[in-house]
Amino acid sequence: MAELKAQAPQKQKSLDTRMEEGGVSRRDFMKWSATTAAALGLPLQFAPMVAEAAEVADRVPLIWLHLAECTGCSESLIRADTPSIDALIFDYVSLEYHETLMAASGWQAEENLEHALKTYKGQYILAVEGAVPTANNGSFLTVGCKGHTGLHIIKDAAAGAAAIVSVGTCAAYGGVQAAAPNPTAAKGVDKVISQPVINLGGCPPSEKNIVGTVMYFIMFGRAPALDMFGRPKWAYGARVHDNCERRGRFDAGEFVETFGDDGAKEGYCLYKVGCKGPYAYNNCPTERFNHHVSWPVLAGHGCIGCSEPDFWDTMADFEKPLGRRELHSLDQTADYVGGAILGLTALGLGAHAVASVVVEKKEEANR
Ligand code: FSX
Ligand code: SF4
Ligand code: F3S
Repeated sequence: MAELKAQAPQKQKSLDTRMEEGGVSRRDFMKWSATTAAALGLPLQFAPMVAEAAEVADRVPLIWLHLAECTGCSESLIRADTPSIDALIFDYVSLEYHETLMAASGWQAEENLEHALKTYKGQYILAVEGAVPTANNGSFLTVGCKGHTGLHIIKDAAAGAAAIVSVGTCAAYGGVQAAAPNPTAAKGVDKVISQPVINLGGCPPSEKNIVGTVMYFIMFGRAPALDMFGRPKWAYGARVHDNCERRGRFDAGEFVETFGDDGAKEGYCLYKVGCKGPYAYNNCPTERFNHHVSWPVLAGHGCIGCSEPDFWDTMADFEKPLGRRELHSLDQTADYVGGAILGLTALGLGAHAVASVVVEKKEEANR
């Protein structure tokens, strides 16, 4: 971060000015820094460092690519009735290329990308949204007037990146494109390149998980600790079920039996109508979405496990309990212990929730 501080600001307006224009007080900003430090699992003393990281974010080139996806991940970040501090910071980062947000199109856009890849070689954070179709040498996805395949674009862009972040389940694990029968052989980014990738699971991930990861990288110059699926442990270290506000209902055996029944009105647990919170790792109950306004379970529908690899196949039906089904694989790392605990806890959930876990090396999957 010291190196970034020594560089000249890249934006004409400071973050302070932008905050002021967006109606955000310095006090709100310091509060945001403290909650972001807490979300990152850092002691409160790190709050000023988070604030500094946000202030120098304009010196970090960010290149954001769209592959096969719905753009919900970008929407998650920028859609709020008033701009959130996370969205303001995203706007303040030196965003060199983002197809949805930039004004340029066609040849000009292609030139912008080529220019950014060359000018900031070795320095940029590469954020990727969407899966990489690999069948027919990648020809199921071509982008831009040169007609390069997504496969070609991602390999090219990854070569000069300082860090690579797969934003969303599509980029991380293939997402809906990779659901059976996966006709385009869509894969997660880390399956088609050799560089390390930070996976932000979620369809979409929350703005907190996206901006928090960028802040972490600015502060420490490296990726945070990751779990067995490449997800930052600070965001994906606990099950949705562990922090759910309906957990007391679950423990008391108070369940919604059908949507709209009296239990639903009372806020009973959604397990019997398909909630996959016991099998999903994400911080949705604590961080929520859209300015901390809500998250799926608070809105009245069960979690569908959207932060998990292959969830379209493994977690469906989304409105029925999982029952006796195989979950995704575990590898033989220390995370096996956590996974085994999940398996055992699931066994304790009762007849509906008995999960059998298959051991299978992650590296072998989809390679
Ligand atoms: Fe995928 Fe993001 Fe789901 Fe959509 O692009 S993670 S389909 S919310 O938008 O990649
Ligand atoms: Fe919450 Fe779902 Fe767990 Fe019930 S099963 S406590 S709704 S996460
Ligand atoms: Fe996804 Fe479940 Fe959170 S569906 S958004 S991981 S509550």
